[in-house]
Amino acid sequence: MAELKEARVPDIGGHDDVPVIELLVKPGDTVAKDQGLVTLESDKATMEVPAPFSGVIRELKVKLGDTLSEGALVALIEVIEAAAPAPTPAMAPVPAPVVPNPMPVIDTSESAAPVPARAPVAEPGQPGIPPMRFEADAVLPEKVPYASPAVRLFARELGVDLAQVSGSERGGRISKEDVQKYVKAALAGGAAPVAAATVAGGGGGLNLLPWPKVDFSKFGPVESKPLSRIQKISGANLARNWAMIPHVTQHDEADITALEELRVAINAENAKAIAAGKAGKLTMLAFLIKACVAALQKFPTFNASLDGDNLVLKQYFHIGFAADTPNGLVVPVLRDADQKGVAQIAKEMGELAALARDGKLKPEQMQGGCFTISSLGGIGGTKFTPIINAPEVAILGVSKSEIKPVWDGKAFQPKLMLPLSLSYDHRVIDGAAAARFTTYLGQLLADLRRAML
Ligand code: CAO
Repeated sequence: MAELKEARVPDIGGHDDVPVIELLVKPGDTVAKDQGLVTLESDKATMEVPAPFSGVIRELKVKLGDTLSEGALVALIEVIEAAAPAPTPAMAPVPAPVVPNPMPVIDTSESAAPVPARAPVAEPGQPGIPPMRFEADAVLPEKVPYASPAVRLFARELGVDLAQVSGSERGGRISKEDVQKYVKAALAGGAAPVAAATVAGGGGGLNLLPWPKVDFSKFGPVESKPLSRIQKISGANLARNWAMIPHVTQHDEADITALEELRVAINAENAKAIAAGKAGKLTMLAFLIKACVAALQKFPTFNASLDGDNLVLKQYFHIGFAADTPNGLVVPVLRDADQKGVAQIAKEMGELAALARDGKLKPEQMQGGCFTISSLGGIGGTKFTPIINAPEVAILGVSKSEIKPVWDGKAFQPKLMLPLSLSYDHRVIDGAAAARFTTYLGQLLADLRRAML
């Protein structure tokens, strides 16, 4: 008689809280004993949790992004065999790849489940959550090809859509040889051997060439270094955003001479309190956030997100700022910036930046952003093209301010000029609107009293 049994995570070699990166089955699927149920990926290895017995999946107890340890319940399986289940096999980790591909974690083939809607929960002391996330719910594709993580990785590297490959092994499992055969046949037939590289989340086929595989050591000494978890996930998000959003970058300069004088003067007035930790130092970025909020209020389409054919206009002002950390780029979000003064914003930014550097940002401290500022002003450079942090529609890049001669109609005056680079989603924002936005932002930064008008 049919019996409902639990499939749990077996011994995974001491790894704890390993994120689920792939759901290989769905309720109703019939699985063979040892067939993979889900794929886990730690910093060091990719592992499949096998079905301990043959049967029908009645309930899947995990979702993408969940973190699992040994013993965690993965699925309820209605056993259809009379035979007693064999002891749960230990999983053999497949070494994590050193991947030259810019989208190393997130499989861009159509066979792959999209990126987790929720990033895994960060634990204290671990790298934080990646900065740019999908907001949509993850969806399990209709047909999930049956293949080991190593074969999936191999196919991913070649850009092969496993859904197109027939598996020659028991139960239709796809082997490495099946993938090689598929590529050879496709090349011989003149067909494109690679899957239309589909941007996770449903971006449509891009028909890209596979990523070049080069043995760099043929040309000189090399050292391979795995990307950090943040780099892998933020890289995949950046690649998607760059590929899917028609970016245009509007460059401008703002005269911040008076603003910088004010900032320096206030910091000097508060020097003792700042040194005693009783007051925070005012930063240019805090003023920029305040000015951006005023510009977003004047131009609401910049404070919006695309949702199919609708534009969702937000009535709150949560501003993200890119923070450089030893583990990679993260974007903490400062909430309700419209309701806070510059001193408060500077204080909160300092706290968020410190948490980011220590890898201790909580997921909610990186969610809900409306607009992002990426400041490289403390480092250098004259302008750059920031990549929009989807599902936002614009991002402001800020470069290093410099004293420049500015003609006032009679003479050149030395002015401290701040370079602004606004990247915007051209599906939502026209060039004229972008130029109006940066012009207004420049006016505000030249004289923040305008924000009161
Ligand atoms: N022009 C000239 N100087 C600037 C400036 C600008 N636009 N912005 C900041 N500075 C100065 C500051 O005044 C500060 O000098 P003092 O110590 O003398 O006051 C110094 O540069 C250092 O500033 P900072 O960059 O450390 O601090 P911040 O408040 O400006 O920025 C933070 C904080 C977290 C945004 C920053 O540390 C950071 O991580 N920046 C990198 C962001 C990034 O990587 N963006 C790229 C994303 S895409 O890959």
